[in-house]
Amino acid sequence: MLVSRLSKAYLLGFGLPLLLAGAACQSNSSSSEATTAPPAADSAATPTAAKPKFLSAPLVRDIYTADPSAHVFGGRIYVYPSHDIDAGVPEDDNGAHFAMRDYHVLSMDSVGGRVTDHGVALDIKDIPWAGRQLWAPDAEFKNGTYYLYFPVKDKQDVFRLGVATSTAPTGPFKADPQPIAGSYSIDPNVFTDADGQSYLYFGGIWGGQLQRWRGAQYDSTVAPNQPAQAVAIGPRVARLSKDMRSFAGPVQEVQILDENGKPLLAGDTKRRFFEGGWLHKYQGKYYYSYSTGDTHLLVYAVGDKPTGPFTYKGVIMNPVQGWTTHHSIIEHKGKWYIFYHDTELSGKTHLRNVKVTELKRRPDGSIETIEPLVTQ
Ligand code: FUB
Repeated sequence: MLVSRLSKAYLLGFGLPLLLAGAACQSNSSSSEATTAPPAADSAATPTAAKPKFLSAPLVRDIYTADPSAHVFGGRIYVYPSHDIDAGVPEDDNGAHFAMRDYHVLSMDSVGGRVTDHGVALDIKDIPWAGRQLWAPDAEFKNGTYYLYFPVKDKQDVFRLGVATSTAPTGPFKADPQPIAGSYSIDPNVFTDADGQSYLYFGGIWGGQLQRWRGAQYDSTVAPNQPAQAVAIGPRVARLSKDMRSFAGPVQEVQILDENGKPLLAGDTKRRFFEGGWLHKYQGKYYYSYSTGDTHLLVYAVGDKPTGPFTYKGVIMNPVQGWTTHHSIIEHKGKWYIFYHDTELSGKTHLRNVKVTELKRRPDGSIETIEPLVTQ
């Protein structure tokens, strides 16, 4: 039961995303710009399948990239994505085929400008404690140093968070010899508030293993799905110490509430946290956004403090092509942007490409929902 449920969902993709994946593959096969990308994917499309039209184009086509964490350092935009590869690892219930082995950093002067791929910034072979699967990273600049935060399974196959440093935003980064003490699960996101305090947000359920943690205790036997009426598992947040390499306080569970102030429930799959959290601040409010995973939405919640609680507000982006959806939000030159990914180039759920589009807000600060593709 578990195998069939997860295989259908996290690992293989389903429904609309899979159908559109095949269609996209056809629509891109003649693109000369994409000729350096690996061969096209298996297609589930039929001759009558609707062709998707994508809102925006991949930022790079020579490699597959996903989970884009964008930052503005010195006025330039730097993107820290996962580097997807086809490692030939069979799919399993924990996403083993997301078997990434290094990171590249991308940069650009401005959105729409030429994108530079700065090559390998960190390789898994140079992380002493790493086992497998370099997943979604994030970065921060402080004290004259660039910090790269990354999740990877340790040699016991438990996801931990590591940190690596560099004097340049593009690396190369040197990894600390051990994971951050007390860290676990996936999808680190660092946010530094106006008072200089940095926070590390993290977590992802199912393949991201968050459901296996009770405090500091790990239990590999815990099932991925909670009962529908249980309070949904929340992402985690911890204050970072001044050296940015350890936690300065306890790991806290972030509360995400509904419009009545009640915690979201596990069965509320269109609103509850799944993975890929990102914190940004707008007009004094803290916006925590994340993926709902098996319902494929990017949604957001707003709070008055960086550690929450956050109240659910709405959908930022409807489903992209592909099973996973993951984003970051930045302001640059007076406009707000959302970086995200889909599978336009490959049609395969584990071979993704990063994109960017403008994020628009209403006068009250609420975010307009983005439709990343339309069928025609
Ligand atoms: O890229 C591997 C995983 O897929 C990320 O950690 C998740 O957020 C999802 O995008």
